[in-house]
Amino acid sequence: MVRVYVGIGSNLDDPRRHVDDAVQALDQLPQTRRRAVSPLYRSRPLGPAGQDDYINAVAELDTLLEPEELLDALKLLEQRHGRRPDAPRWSARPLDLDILVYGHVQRRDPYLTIPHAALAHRNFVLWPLYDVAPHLEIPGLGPLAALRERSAADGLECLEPHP
Ligand code: A4P
Ligand code: MG
Repeated sequence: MVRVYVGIGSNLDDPRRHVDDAVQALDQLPQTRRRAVSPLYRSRPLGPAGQDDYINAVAELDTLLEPEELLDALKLLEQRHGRRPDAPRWSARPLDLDILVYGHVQRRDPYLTIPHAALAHRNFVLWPLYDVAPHLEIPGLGPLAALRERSAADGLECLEPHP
């Protein structure tokens, strides 16, 4: 089993419901077990103006799926939630699922970059990730705790009691 962290985001059509449903669906992936899920956060949208706030969370999984198999499964889930594959990059979306960390893997290609290319710069990723894995070492980037410390909580609001 490989320990994996998946970022969940939604800012369209009742985002909380999409995130809650996605958390359930992640537990149903083949050869995969959901271990933990962070509190939900509300975050200001990064990207084109005029979008609604996002709801973001992070799930911790153990999986036997290879990275590409996991990515395919996540893309399928996004489409089931009404995500249009041809929608412009960074546009509002009912569901976005990103592989943040996959074990100790480091790879960089357009189809799949692990750890996620923007992980270190996004508070809506670092804060919920820290909630589920405070001692995590991010391959190539170092301790998560240090990355989170450098990331301001601007525009970020935790919607549940903190763990
Ligand atoms: N891809 C490469 N690496 C990965 C990875 N580690 N995980 C490829 C998932 N996908 C990865 O992604 C485009 C392609 O990136 C995929 O087909 C996959 O092969 P996408 O999800 O289809 O498109 P996107 O999400 O519009 O683009 P991108 O660059 O992935 O954007 P992000 O990084 O997902 O950011 N603001 C707030 N507050 N909260 C958010 O969650 N999210 C985004 C999207 C923008 N602003 C946001 C948030
Ligand atoms: Mg994405």
